[in-house]
Amino acid sequence: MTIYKTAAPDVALRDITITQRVFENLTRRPDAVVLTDGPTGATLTAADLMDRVKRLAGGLNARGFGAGKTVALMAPNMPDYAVVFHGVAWAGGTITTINPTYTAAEVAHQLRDSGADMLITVPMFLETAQAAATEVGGLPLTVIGSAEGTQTLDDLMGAPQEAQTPVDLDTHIVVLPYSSGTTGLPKGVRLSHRNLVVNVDQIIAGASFEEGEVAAGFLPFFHIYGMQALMNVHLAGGGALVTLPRFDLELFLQISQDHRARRMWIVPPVALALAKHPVVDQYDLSSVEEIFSGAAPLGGEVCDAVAKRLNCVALQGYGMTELSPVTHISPRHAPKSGSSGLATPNTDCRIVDPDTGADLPAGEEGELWIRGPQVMMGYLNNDKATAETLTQDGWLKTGDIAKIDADGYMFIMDRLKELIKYKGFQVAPAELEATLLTHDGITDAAVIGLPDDEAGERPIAFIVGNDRVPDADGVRAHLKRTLSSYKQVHEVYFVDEIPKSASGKILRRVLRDRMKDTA
Ligand code: 4UW
Repeated sequence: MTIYKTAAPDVALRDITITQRVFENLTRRPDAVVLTDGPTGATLTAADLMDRVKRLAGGLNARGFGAGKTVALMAPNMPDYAVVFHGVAWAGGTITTINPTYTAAEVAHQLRDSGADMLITVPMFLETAQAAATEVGGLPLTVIGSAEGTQTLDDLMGAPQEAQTPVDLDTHIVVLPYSSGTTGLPKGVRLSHRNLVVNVDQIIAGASFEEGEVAAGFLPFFHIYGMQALMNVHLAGGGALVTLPRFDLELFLQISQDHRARRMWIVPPVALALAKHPVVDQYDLSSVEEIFSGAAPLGGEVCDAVAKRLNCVALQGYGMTELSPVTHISPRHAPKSGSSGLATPNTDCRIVDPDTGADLPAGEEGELWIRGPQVMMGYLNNDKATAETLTQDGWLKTGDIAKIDADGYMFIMDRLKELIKYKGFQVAPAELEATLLTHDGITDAAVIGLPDDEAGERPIAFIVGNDRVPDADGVRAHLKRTLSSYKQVHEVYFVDEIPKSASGKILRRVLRDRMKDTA
């Protein structure tokens, strides 16, 4: 077995919860503003945040929605997101984070699958939340803010709970984000306090934080990248956030300029905008020392262009929901263009031939396998998917094809798994295919991703139909009824047959090659 590791020393494994990890830093600076709502300017100081977290935990436990319960949170980035996340954690519960742009059908699926006991949302998404709650047989709804006839977050607040409800740091599920992993439908990813705390420390070890540094936080907190790298790392590392409910280039630039941001946490489509968009020149971004991109490949050319334009370093990180999420970060003083950088501390890596299972020598391309304390406990209620992803001795098969050069730098080369990344968001082909097959005019379907300059990849569909087959617009309308906008297909091709292996697996590579031939 050939194991690659960083030369950097391991970080200590600490026996504390993620909220205790964040509070450690907040108690040192009670009066500092740590969260500001971008659109309204409303602020929370460190003391406010801790007080709201403790009062929410007290209220949840008093009402029987704390220890052992699962709270679903469906909200855009806002200061109270951190209150709910850490309030539920402090109460000994589990948070499952839901994309607020989801349709009622998607929300209902996650509520049902996660066994959620309560759904917390904002007035803007209340109608969808109500429809989803009804679909699963009803569960209590809470809004952050106010809406007539609905319990509010402030109603839920109780007497402050001073101590964290005890939980097992290695087995309690503190957060349950959803990911399709290497194959199939989105699944609940069981992450422990140990997973989250160690990954915060692994990131901070390589991130050179400065007390008080402010970032514009648009990466969604419901996704592991925003949740950990932004919300938890910034609060635990001594920083502060101005939250944005959605990406808006000018607001992002304005906040970064006004707060003299040192660092921009972004995804590749934003790197492209920073490299090319004329409006960037209207802002003073001289404070920006680095841009940090992850969640999808950032091409070397865009990486170099943005670094040159902003006169900063452009770094990449590699992560995956199942890895809490980070395993690789570009070293600030010696990044390599196109590389996701060096392994984080405490992280073992292997490059394995996906066909033979043999370890490959340095420089060769194979599947990236990871072992470390940030590896998830497994998927929820899906032992089969867990067994396919985690080996008996703790290695997680990422489904990504990578190579590691002689200096230990990792380069993602390709993707073995089905997953499509649209602007960094997960699109699971199996979910689109299952939805397509619910149409009585569609007898078989396959979805693949095609390279796209702006989005990274765009989903396209191949359809086999019968005499009731819809046209391309009909196919799109069918998907729109139950799937959110980023999961829509951009092109539809009608074919006689979907190419499959003897065991019935869709041969996605054959379809991809066919598109290359026609391009
Ligand atoms: N290059 C190429 C990359 C890269 C990549 C991810 O939605 P998930 O499960 O999770 C994420 C997590 C992203 C993340 C990256 C870096 C980082 O530092 C951080 O926190 C700081 C978070 O996206 O999707 C996982 C899949 O996304 C692809 C890859 O296929 C991976 O398996 N991916 N980062 N730099 N591809």
